[in-house]
Amino acid sequence: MKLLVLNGPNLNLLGQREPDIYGHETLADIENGLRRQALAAGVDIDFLQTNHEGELIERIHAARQEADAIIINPAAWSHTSVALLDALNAFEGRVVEVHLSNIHQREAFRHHSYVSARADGVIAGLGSFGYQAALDFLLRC
Ligand code: DHK
Repeated sequence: MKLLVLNGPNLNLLGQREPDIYGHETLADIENGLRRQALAAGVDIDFLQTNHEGELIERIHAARQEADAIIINPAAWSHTSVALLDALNAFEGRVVEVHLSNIHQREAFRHHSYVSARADGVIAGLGSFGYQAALDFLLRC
């Protein structure tokens, strides 16, 4: 399996940014954990974090030829981006959406995610474990 892990805006600041909400682990910590988990399972894994919506969309377009599955934390674009939903709709593999925080316990504007209409599964509120759970799910099905 070829897996792409995508993280949206401000997630480069994990560990420093509102740790009471997003935890103390950095994105590098999360990616290193996923890399180990993927290696043990024989999964080819690639990562992108970007603060530029167009870059994320271009990477999803490229994934149409390259990847079997995407794990994505769209961060704030979850709640705003029809363009991101459309890009994911053009991708034929499996998609798992991850949010570190439980978006349903937070402000009303975070309760809706455009990406959820496309995702095969949605994980919210499990912190960094959500990414591991997403990979575990993809390995099982
Ligand atoms: C991350 C963000 O940056 C927010 O904009 C989302 C998400 C929630 C998270 O919980 O990982 O609303």
